[in-house]
Amino acid sequence: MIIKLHKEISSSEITSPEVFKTRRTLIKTGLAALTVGSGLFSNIANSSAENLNIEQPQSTDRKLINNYTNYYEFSYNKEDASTLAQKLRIDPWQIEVAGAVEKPGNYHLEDILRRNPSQERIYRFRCVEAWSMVVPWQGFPLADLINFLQPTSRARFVEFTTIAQPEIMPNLNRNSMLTWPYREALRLDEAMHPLTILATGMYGESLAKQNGAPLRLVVPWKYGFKSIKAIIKINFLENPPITSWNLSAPDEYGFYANVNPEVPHPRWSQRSERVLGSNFFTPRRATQIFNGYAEQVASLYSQMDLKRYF
Ligand SMILES: Nc1nc2c(c(=O)[nH]1)N[C@H]1C(S)=C(S)[C@@H](COP(=O)(O)O)O[C@H]1N2
Ligand SMILES: [Mo]
Repeated sequence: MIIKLHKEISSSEITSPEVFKTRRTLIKTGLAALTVGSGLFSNIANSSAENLNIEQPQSTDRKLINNYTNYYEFSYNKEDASTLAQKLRIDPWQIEVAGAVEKPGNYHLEDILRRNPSQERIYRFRCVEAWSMVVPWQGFPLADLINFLQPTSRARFVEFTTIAQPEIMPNLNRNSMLTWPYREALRLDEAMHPLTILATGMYGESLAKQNGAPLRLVVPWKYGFKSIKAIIKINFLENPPITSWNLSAPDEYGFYANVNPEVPHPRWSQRSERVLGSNFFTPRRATQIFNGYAEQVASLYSQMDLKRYF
């Protein structure tokens, strides 16, 4: 039997744009020159060179997040990974780099982190299940690592794989809607975008295991399932790879998974979201196109029909 993991949430359309108190902040991205060289992604070079003017909403209370995670290798219940994931050994940690890249190999995470000092990024985070939070991440731009690894001109996609350990991950031994290891991917230009980070921490501390320690992806304008946890492999590919959610239910979870209030999930609306920590008196929040990052990322999709490529 196939379990439909993402449950419908009542989708009242009452919304308020004022739920988040915000201040505007400049984030200096300071990326090195791109090495992608093919000319295909020249528009990205421009956007990464400038300072990104992004809103800095108030972070969600950390206590609400600790026991509220999606980590399906361990459990389908949001409360379980905070205990079950503690069995994961994260030190030492290696990351395999493969595919269309000049510097493939097995990298020690500590060597990667030495070259990429962490910065704070406060991002909205929107799950496809129509709840949202705001997380102060520590991490570094994925583009910095990609520039170091030097994809070849054939590389057009970047695939990420999560560690798979059946001994400690109960759902790897069961029939599941998802196939393991958990895999996600981005187009190379999405991966190079200065908003895309590899996170190593949250709230000024090392990433908790249930949140994807020691290294996870964070792509703030896409639904949360793209932000893959506990990465052990980064693969540069010419053709679009198969990703876990898209494989399990292609009509429900597109490859792009850009947050979009106009494209409902087949089983629920995406027009509004429940803000973590909200209560009976707090209205749902209106979901924003690209999760509020349209100014920064819309140009990546200017030629695309977002309803078709959802
Ligand atoms: N390996 C792996 N990564 C994953 C998931 C998962 O089940 N396994 N869940 C995804 C989903 S659906 C969401 S919403 C986010 C949740 O991140 P959080 O638990 O740190 O809030 O992680 C994403 N990354
Ligand atoms: Mo999610």
